[in-house]
Amino acid sequence: MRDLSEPQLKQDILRHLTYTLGKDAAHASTYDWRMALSFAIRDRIVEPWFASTRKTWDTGHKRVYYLSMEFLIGRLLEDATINLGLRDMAEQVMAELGQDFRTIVEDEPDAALGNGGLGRLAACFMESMATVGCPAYGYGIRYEHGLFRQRFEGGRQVESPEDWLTQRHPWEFERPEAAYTIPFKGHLETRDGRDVWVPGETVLAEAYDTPVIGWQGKWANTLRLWGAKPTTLFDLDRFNRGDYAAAAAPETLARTLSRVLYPDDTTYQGKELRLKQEFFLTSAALQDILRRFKAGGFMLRDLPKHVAIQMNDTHPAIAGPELIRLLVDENGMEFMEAMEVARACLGYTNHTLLPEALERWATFTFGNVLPRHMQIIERIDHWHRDTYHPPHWVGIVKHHEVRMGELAFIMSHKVNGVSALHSDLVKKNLFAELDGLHPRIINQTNGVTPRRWLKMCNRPLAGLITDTIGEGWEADLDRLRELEPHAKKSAFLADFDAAKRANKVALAGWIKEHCGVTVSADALFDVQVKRIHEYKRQLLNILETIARYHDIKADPKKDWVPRVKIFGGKAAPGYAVAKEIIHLINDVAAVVNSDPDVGDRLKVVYPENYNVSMAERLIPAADLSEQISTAGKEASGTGNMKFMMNGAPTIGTLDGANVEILQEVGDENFFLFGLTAEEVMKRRQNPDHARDAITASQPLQDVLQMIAEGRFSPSEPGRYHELVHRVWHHDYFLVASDFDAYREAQAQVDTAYADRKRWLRMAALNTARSGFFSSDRTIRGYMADVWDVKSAL
Ligand code: 26V
Repeated sequence: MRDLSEPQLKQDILRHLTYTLGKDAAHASTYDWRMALSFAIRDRIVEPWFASTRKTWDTGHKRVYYLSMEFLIGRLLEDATINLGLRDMAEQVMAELGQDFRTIVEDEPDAALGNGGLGRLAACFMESMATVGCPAYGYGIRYEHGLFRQRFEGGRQVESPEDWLTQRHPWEFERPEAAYTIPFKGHLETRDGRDVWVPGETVLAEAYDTPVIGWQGKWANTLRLWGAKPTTLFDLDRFNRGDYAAAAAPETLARTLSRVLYPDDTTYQGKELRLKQEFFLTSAALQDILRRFKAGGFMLRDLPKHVAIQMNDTHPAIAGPELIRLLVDENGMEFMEAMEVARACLGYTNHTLLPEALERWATFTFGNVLPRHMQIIERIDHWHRDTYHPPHWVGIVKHHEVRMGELAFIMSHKVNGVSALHSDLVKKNLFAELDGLHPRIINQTNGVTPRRWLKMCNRPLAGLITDTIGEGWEADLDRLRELEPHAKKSAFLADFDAAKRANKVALAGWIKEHCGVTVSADALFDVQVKRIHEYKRQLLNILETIARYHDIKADPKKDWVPRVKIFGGKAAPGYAVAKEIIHLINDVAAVVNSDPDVGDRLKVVYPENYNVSMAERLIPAADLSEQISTAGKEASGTGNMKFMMNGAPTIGTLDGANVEILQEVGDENFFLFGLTAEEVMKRRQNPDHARDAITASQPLQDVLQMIAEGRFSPSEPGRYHELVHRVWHHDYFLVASDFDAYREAQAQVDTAYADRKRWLRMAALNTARSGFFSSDRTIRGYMADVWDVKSAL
């Protein structure tokens, strides 16, 4: 076993600095020290990683393969030190070397290989699979550019490319020997009565492995990301003729495949490059899975005994047809048997009901890029129709489109939603007919890893928890319930208060530095951070903020509970309405923050470029968690769980996992408001719902009037005419209908916050009752109900 002592760590850091990086300690930069520390920490992961792989081989254990177009992993250094139990030692050693550990940690770029919830969930799942000892591989794409960087110019969002890979990425191992050819396009030929695909293009998928270490280093899995390379490197003839650009064309073409993450998670667009990326990931993963399986010496028909493949949304749903193709075309299996084998391996997780986000490809595009798969899909569709006689509107291929949801459903043995409410809606609405024919929809409520989202990001609270209930809660989060009896004691509540306050003071300093706004740590920190979408209703939040501003101006002497409204999040570059909402928030912030009548009673801040690292800073300092989506629209939410764990009560609707949060925490510790999913559907039947709500609410009229008059855009009074018009006439997400209820709930928040003891008790009970939302629980659910895999620990 490796020497995990402090002198050894120091020695290894210095050795890496000298021999891996070739730097003299006297001239080493923060970057050099970070690399040296990262390599020294990585060394300590390698042995448990090998041991895990060896054990999986030796026991012939079933493996899980998690296919995802997104892994929003963020920074890895501190997380690795925490899971190895070396966090404090690393800090100490770095101090001895004259380096500040936080500075080093924050030097690491935030790997944003995902858009939001779906990608972050995949990252939490990877950590939890390693923690519970589930042998697993994550498969994804090694995007050169992750999610774009956001900045504000005159309050408007401006995007620029993200470039996390321009620096050396110390966590990965390049595996040039693990490379697969990925075919595209071309045509089909019949040879000896079999269909043969003659591809028109090929690219190479090359593996890059990042070890993922679980809590206490007991198990480690692999995140294998594929980078695209040309199969033919270079056109030497052209180069010799002096045509340098054309000579490099194959290279350029191939590399575009893994160049950039698609930044739009709202609206599906039938972009050919996106389809190619999806197939690139899926085919590389499946070829790798079959290679490893064959190395074990098993029969292909036994694949489902050894292999569970999970599709994270429909993005890798081409896995069904591709696995059939590999089994039939390249391994000689009969079509029907291949379909059964594929289905027994595959599971599909649905993450959205929004119709505009459901993937469907024009058969023309699909047949052009993947002609053999188009043929296989048609065969599956015919078989399904002839065998089960579904209603005429149900099927995979309809109106010259391939529907990826239907394909994923039919090709999986289990389909799951991500919260109780969402799974119910998947069953009753999205896949009602298919569920009637083949009941296979189950629920697996999302979770988040408490190592990153409590232990690591909230040291004051984590320390208090350990002091109060002892060690071990990190991997057994239900134990947080043991805090409950303490939530009655004023000494504990004072400590809880002190922990929260320390985080708020730190955040206030950061806000001053990054937004130039002075906020008081005595104010209530009210936080809404997530992608900007109409359904998430940041607009509702800013309208309430304006109403509050209006009321403060009207009666500044009242004993206002001071508030800081904190927003964070990116809009898809092409999503005009979301961008308008960002602009409005920034315009309101400018007016409110500089109004001398307001002072500390209200501040609005919107730091640029929200990402995983910013979440780790904001969430521990939050007093109030905003989860205010239109009921029925947010599949689950996972930010909501992080806030709860960190002792921030929720103001929210009955949507997604909010329903289960409310159930766990109790209604006296949750600020519930708004229409239910059912009421939303009814309310929409009334074409005048918005006008009725607005005319019935003087405060809402005042707010809309202020915006329309240009109070927040004096240089351009008409700036928000369209946005206001939308609320009046096209309020699909029922902002107007929920406005009064939301405002009333916010008033109750003020009352509760003013009662210190009551508030602290609520906050502490949120933490104490958050155990259910550990992603360890979620993973154990998938292992038992979907994958049929046991822990290897
Ligand atoms: C969709 C698309 C459409 C095609 C182009 C690129 C792209 C990228 C991402 C998506 C994903 C949309 C679905 C999604 O992110 N759902 C979120 O999943 C979270 C984890 O289950 C859940 O907590 C959120 O409520 C849900 O919105």
